[in-house]
Amino acid sequence: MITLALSKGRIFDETLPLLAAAGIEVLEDPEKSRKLILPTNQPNVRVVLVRATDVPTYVEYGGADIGVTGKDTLIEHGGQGLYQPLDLRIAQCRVSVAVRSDFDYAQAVRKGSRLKVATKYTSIARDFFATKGVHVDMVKLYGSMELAPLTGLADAIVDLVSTGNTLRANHLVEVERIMDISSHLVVNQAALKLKQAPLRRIIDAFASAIPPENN
Ligand code: PRT
Ligand code: MG
Repeated sequence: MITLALSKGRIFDETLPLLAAAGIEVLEDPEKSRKLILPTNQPNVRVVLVRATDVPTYVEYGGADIGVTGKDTLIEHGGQGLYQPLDLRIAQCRVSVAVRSDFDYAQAVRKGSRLKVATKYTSIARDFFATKGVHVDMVKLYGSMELAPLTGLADAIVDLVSTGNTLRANHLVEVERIMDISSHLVVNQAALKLKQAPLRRIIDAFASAIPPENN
């Protein structure tokens, strides 16, 4: 049995064409079913639905053999115990710094002020500001980062941006692009040895179906 860990939403949706290339069809719609384990048309392949941030953990400890996860999540997890054979180029976005439109970020950096930064991505943010030589007080949040500068909880946020609509709707402006993000295939290292043939088949089929570079 091969167990694939996916999160509901954009990662599940954008992985479907890759699965199709491997001849795998998920037999239930996760938005309609309450099941957490979904069968596929292949009796030896199943999908488990987990929280996006839990995908690397499931694969690391063998709760799943393979998974699809954002580079953001992978960096925060650390990637230990995971083989990362493919950048799937799906669920693309970027990690950016954003502030209220009336906050002078450039001046705060120039003056060497201490910045209060709210984020779910503390590793990425810490590395980024350390490299810039900016001192930060980090506030760890688990969601709705956009609210932090609006309520005085933080001067800046580090968050994912794709269209920029969420920032605009909350009167925030993107002041730095930290890195581009896409989703990657991760594989449990022991499973790759024990289930080499079926996993290789899936990895090769995914590789052949990666969308072309578009930006
Ligand atoms: O939502 P939940 O808290 O359950 O979990 P999650 O946010 O970790 O999962 P999910 O499914 O929302 O995201 C899974 C992965 O998709 C992320 O780890 C990213 O690698 C990738 N991805 C790609 C995104 C986005 N684009 C994205 N736009 N993840 C989140 N967003 C959010 C962003 O956080 C912000 O709130 O969308 C909002 C911004 O979008 P725009 O288009 O308004 O800029
Ligand atoms: Mg989300």
